[in-house]
Amino acid sequence: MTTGLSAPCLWMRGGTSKGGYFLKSDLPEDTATRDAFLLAVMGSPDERQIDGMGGADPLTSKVAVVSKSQRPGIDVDYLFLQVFVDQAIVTDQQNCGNILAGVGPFAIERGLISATGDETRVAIFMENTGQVAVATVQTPGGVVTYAGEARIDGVPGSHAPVPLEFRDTAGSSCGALLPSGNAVDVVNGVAVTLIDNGMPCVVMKAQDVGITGYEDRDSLDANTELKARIEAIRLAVGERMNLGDVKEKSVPKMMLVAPPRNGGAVTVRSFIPHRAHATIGVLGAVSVATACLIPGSPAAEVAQIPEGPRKTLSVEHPTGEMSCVLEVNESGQVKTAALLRTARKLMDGVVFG
Ligand code: NQM
Repeated sequence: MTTGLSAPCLWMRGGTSKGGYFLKSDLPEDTATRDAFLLAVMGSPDERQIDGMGGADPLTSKVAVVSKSQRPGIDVDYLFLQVFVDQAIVTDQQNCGNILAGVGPFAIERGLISATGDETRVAIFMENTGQVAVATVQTPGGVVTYAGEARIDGVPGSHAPVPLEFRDTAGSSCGALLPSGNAVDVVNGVAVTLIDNGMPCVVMKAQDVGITGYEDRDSLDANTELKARIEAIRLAVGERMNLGDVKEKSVPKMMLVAPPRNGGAVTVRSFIPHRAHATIGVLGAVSVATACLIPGSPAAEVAQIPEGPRKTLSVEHPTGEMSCVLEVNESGQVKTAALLRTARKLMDGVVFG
């Protein structure tokens, strides 16, 4: 399928995801035209995305739309778009903390902001959820570098660190941290926590849906019975999470938790929502880590929680772990979250849709 349109684009890896980064001014203004173009760019709908740039995986079929911000104290506005692989859907109903890792470098590369020394802090307004993240980009000599010693699980080798800080992410899409008002709801006989600390998630014990929680991505993806069971739960909770009908939405994410096995806080297998995640989403991990701190929740039952107001919760996933540094107040509520990501520029050019 082709639209006959083209646009300048930087293809980047952000964290454990990959996609096209565009200046907003380079994309069609009309949403329907923009979405038709992005579907053609990725080669969707097609499970192989053979006619496009997408990698036949929701984690590599992603788009960042970036513009200079007019908001006080904010450098750039970032809109995340998930381009479905096998359906003609482009959705802005979720955020993405992995693609976020490339937004600061992209903004500097494209001259939306100037580097401010060896490190440049970039304040990013996340349009999907109306919240702010601050990314710190390595800019020795005023130029973005992607080379460095930081390692993140799910990405081979080492790269320049891109620490991300989040504040006030509770209720990003659902209006409240616990949109049902409960720490635990029982849905189709399964105890779940409906939670949103940056990403709407349904958190349940893996054993309650018949798995151990230590399976690899391929066996989870092959488990059609499990997938049908958790999709039924997902569709049942959309309204309760203030997300409406979620049939054609990529949220909420389904998080299956188990006790940690490698010295971390918790083990997670996530569905995003129809494919198993190779690692875990950034804001997904923040939301699961937050669920571990809620007394009486299924996640709290399996988690090992470090002491103190500043807690590093290592969230174990299929290919390693992601450490979330959470700061909690006296009543145990999460105030800030910080994570380490890396990013890399892969290709700069013109993409055809
Ligand atoms: O939760 C995948 C990813 C994500 C989202 C997804 C993410 C986040 O790993 O902030 O990063 O949950 O669809 O890129």
